[in-house]
Amino acid sequence: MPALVSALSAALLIAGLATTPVSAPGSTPASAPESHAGVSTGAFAGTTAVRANQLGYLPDGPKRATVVSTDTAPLPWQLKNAAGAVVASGATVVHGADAASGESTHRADFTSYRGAGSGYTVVVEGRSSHPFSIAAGLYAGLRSDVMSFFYQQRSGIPIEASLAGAAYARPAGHLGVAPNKGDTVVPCQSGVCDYSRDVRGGWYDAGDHGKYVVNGGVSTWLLVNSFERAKAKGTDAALGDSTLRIPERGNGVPDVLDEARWELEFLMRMQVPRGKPLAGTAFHKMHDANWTALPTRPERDAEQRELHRPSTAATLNLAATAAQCARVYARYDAAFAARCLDSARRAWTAAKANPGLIATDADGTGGGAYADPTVGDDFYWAAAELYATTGESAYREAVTTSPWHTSTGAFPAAGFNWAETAALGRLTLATVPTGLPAADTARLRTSVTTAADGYLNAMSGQGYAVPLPAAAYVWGSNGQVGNNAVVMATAYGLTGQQRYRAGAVESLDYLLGRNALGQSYISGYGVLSSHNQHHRFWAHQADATLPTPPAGSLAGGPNSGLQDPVAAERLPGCAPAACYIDDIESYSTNEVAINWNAPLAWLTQFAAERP
Ligand code: 9MR
Ligand code: 9MR
Repeated sequence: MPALVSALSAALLIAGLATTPVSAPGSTPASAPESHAGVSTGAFAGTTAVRANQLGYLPDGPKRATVVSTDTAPLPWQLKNAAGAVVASGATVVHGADAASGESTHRADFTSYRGAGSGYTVVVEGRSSHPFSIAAGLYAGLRSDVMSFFYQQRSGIPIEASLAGAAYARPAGHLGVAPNKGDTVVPCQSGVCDYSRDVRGGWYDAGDHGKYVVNGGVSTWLLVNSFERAKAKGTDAALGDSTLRIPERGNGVPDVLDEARWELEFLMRMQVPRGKPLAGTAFHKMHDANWTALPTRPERDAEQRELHRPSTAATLNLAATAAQCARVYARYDAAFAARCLDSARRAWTAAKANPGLIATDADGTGGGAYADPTVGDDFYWAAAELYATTGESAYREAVTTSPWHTSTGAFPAAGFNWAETAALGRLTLATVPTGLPAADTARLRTSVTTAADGYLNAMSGQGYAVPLPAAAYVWGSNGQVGNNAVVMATAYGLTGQQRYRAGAVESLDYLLGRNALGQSYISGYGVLSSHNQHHRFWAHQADATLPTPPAGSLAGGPNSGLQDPVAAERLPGCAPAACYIDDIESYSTNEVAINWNAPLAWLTQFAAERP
C-alpha cells in the first residue's frame, strides 16, 4: 500500500472540481482598502494529499497541515520556501482513521517556524500542499471582502461599480420599480393582516431574495458584537470609518456599524405598528409568494412579496438586536440608539404577551421556513441584551430566572445558530459589564471557557481539527464552524489563554482548505476554492453573463443530509465532511448566507488583530 493515498475522495471526483477556471473578482476602487490578498486566480490544480490553509498562516499562530495517509508510522515533512529551500522539517503525528472525513490522516505541525513570506509549501514524501503565505497581515484583505458580501447583499439600494467592481454592480432591488412588486408596499399573506408595510432595505438572506427576521437577528448581532468586542479591547480602529467599501464611508461612524444598521433599520420596519393587532411583535419574514427561478436578478423579480405571520422568535430577535443596537450605537448616533431601545422594549413587552406565536416548517413556499418552535432561549437572549443595555431590574429578573441562565446546554456542541440563541445572551453577559453579582458573572465566563474547551476537545480528536462533532455536518456546517470559533475567540478575550486563540485561528484553516476536500470554501481565496455557490445574481454557472460570487463569499459547506436533488444524486455514500459539491444547484451544501458570512466577518476581524 502506498504511504500516501493518492486517490481523491470519491465525492471530489464526482464533483469534477479539477477542471473549472476561477473568475477574477471585480476590480476595487483605488481609495478602497486592499482586497483579495494572497490569492491565486489560476486554474484549479486539483486537490492534494497534503492539506493546508491555502491562504496561509499567521507567523505567531498555529501552523498545521493534515496529510492523508494510511501509513501507521510517522512520516517526514518539510516546510519549503518559495525558492524550494527547506526551512523547517519534522515528523508527522499519526492520527489514523477520521470518522468525519472517512480518511486516515497524519498531522504535520510547523507552528514553531517564525519566518514570513509567500509561496511556502509543506511536502511529505514528494507530495506538496498548495502554496500559501505566512504573514502577519494575512486576514486584512479577507476581512474587507467578507464585509463587502454584506454590502452586495443589500436590498433597496444600487450596488455601485465603484465599490463592488463593475461585474457586481446592479440597480437597486425591490423598491417598487416594475417588475418588482416590493418591498415598499408589502401586504400580508392572506388572513395575517389587512394592511401593507414598507419593509424596504436589509440584506437578502442568501441565494434567494427573502428577508427573514430570525436569521437577520443572529447575523446582525455577530457584526455588532464583533465591533463591541474590538471596542472593549481598543482594537476598533481597524473597523472604523472608511475601512470598508460601502457608501457610508466618511460619515464619521465605524463602517461595520453602518453595514449592520442597514439590516437593523429593516428589522425595525418588520415590527407590527402601534394600534394594530399584535402591536410590537415582528413579522417572522417577508419573501416571494413563489420561488423564483435561478438565476433571477433582484431588480427583475416579478413575484408578489408578502409579510408572514408574526412570531415570538422573530419578536425576540428584534428585541435582542435592537437592545444591543441601543448600547453600541449610543456614542455615534443617540437618536438612532433611542429608536432602537424603544423598538426593543416594545418587542419585549409584545413577546411576553404573545409567547405562543410559533413559526413552523409548514410555511416554506417561496422562501425558507425558519421554523423556531423553542423560544425560551430567545427570551433569555433578549432579556440579556436589554439588561446589559438598561440595567433595569425587570430585565435582570428575566435573565436570572430563565433556565437558560444556568443550563449546561446554552452552547450546543454543534454550535449556536438562528434557532438556538441562548449562547448569544451568555456571550454578552460574560463580556459586557453589568450589575450581576461578581460570582454570577464569573460563572457565566466559566460557561464560555468550558464551551470553548469542548470545541478544542472536538478539534483535537479529529484529523482536520474541526470544532464540530463528526455527526454534525448539517446544512450550513461552515457557519457552525465559524460560530464555535467565535466562542473560542471570546474565551481568549476573557482569559488571554493562547489555546483559545489557536482554536479560533485554526478553525479558519479548515474553511480555507485544510479539510476533507482539500479546498477553500471561500470564493477567491485559495488555489482551489468554491466559486459556483447557489445565488440568483452571482450565477455565472447558470448564465455566463452573470458574475461568480464575489471574493469572500463562504459556501454553506458539507451537509450529510443531502437535501437537494444535486447532492442526493451526486454524493450518495459520502463521508459527512465530504458531502459537498460546488454546483449552483446544490443549495443544501453550496448556498451563501448572511448567517455564515457573519461569523466569518467576526473571525477575520479577530485574526487580523495582533494578539
Ligand atoms: O433557492 C432556494 C434556496 O435559497 C433555499 O435555501 C432552498 C431551500 O429552501 O430552496 C431554494 O429554492 C429551490 C426550491 O426550494 C425548489 N425549487 C428549486 C429552487 C432552487 O432554485
Ligand atoms: O440555514 C437554514 C438551515 O438551517 C435549514 O436547515 C434550511 C432548510 O430549512 O434552511 C436554511 O436557510 C435557508 C433559508 O431557508 C432560505 N434562504 C437560504 C437559507 C440558506 O440556505
